[in-house]
Amino acid sequence: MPDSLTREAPRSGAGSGTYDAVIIGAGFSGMYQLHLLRDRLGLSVRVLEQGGGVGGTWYWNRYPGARCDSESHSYCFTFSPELYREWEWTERYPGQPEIMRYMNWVADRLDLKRDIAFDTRVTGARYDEASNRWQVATEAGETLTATWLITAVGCLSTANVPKIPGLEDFKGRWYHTGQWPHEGVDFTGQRVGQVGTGSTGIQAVPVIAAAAKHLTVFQRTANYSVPARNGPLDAEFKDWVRQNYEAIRTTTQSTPNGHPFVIADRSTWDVTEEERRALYEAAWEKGGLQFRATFRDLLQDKAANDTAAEFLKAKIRSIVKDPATAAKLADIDHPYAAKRPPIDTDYFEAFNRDNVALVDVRANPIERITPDGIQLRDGTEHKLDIIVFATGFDAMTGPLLRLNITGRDGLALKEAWAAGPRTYLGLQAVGFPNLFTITGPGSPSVLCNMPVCIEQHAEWIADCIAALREKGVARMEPEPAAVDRWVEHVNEAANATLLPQAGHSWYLGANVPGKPRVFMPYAGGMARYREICNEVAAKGYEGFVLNK
Ligand code: NA7
Repeated sequence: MPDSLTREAPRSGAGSGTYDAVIIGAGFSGMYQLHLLRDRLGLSVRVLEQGGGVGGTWYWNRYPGARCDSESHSYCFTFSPELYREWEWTERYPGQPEIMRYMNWVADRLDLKRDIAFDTRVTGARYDEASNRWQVATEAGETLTATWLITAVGCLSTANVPKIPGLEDFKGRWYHTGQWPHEGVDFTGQRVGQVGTGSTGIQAVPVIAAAAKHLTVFQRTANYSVPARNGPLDAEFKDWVRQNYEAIRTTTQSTPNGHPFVIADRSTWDVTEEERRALYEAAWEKGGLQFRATFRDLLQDKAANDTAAEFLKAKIRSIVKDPATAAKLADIDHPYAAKRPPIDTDYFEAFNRDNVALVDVRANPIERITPDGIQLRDGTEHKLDIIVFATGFDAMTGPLLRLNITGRDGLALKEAWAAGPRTYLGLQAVGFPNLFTITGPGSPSVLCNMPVCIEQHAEWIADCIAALREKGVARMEPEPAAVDRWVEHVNEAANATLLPQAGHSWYLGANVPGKPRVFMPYAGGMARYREICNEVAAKGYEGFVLNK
């Protein structure tokens, strides 16, 4: 991808100034929120973006094999039929460069870039009670003030580089997948070590293996994966997408996870074992996240889930030729889809290559990084030229807490959330008036196809601001009791599923040492969540304190 596509911004800085709204972040969320507030409501808006272009998480995640796991015809804006029909995706799942082209195209079509300050890092945001305004500080020393502050910082944008002793002495090069160099990395002739086998690691392994001299994969937790079955889209499918815009949008808005497929209305136990196997085989052949939708009870009933888990483990053993490697890859300790289920292109097949080795660092943990590679607890040293950390993110709360937000009475968001995030609807927190968090903790966010939940949040926020302005309301924040009830409901929704059973998942914050263990996303389903939000608005923003 030519770099010019991502660096078209004016370089004039944010410019101190007074706005109706400041938005932090120019990914899907920030772009759409800017469009709604500026073009529909006529507000003065400034977007502050740390990256050199639009794209959010996709601006940074340029690692080998980076591709979205949502199908392309659902991983896009759907608010405008014209925009939706005009863009033509080329593959079943969009790769990172194509997503960047799409986002730049949307930003240009909606003329968004003129109101976005790129290369602008926010260093703090403080609510000033006397003026009822937010003061947002940038690294360049500018201060912007606004009535409304909206974070559009994404859920997976704070890279988690594990604190392994010795990294600073490593003589080779090392990278985190979420902060990948724009110029790419040449693996030719290199001995590469990759730490991490989440969705990212599983995408990267086959691509790095094909380019490197040797790849050692350090696996702490074995993971399920279903083939993505990616490929080019034919003209017939592209026509079908254009003709079925309304139906696709209706489906994505009415399913619990925002994807363009419907969860089968049958229990695992409604069919015979033979029929079940045939259904799993068909889902495996079809590929993708839809595997999860084979039965309606896979995420609620552990015994039902076991049938899917056993099917997938057997697939791993049948693909991977070396029995010891296959056993390590299939030694999975959590229910299927209790952690975010990856999909892949030739992940397990990559372990049949002569230049790929798997190391189990659950049994024999990484002890330190030496100048020459990675040393395990038993003293074994793996000599490496490059280390790739596919080690994930300080998810959901990380990107918000690093903004250094201070609300009423000098309350820091870090203190308010010291024991874990507490929000009403994932949209607002007590003590932080007029601050909205798009896809914040307590909303479906990462359990949903992101553009679907982003559109819902951005529209709800825009409608809310319009309604408050009409009523002359100057200040909005949730009632503490409403937050208590919502937090309880978020916990109930999670506990009604198998999701909390993956004790080491980033949904729980368990991947970051010292982070409070709280199940962060709302697991009650996007469709239900949308209804709740609409009802709250219809009742005059029930649960919020509104002051003139
Ligand atoms: P994930 O899903 O958090 O995966 C990170 C991986 O890195 C996972 O296998 C971790 O093992 C492993 N990890 C993390 N720290 C270490 C250390 N210190 N040692 C060894 N292994 C480690 O991040 P991804 O980027 O793959 O995916 C994030 C989301 O992006 C994904 O779910 C999609 O929504 C898109 P663990 O499981 O913690 O034992």
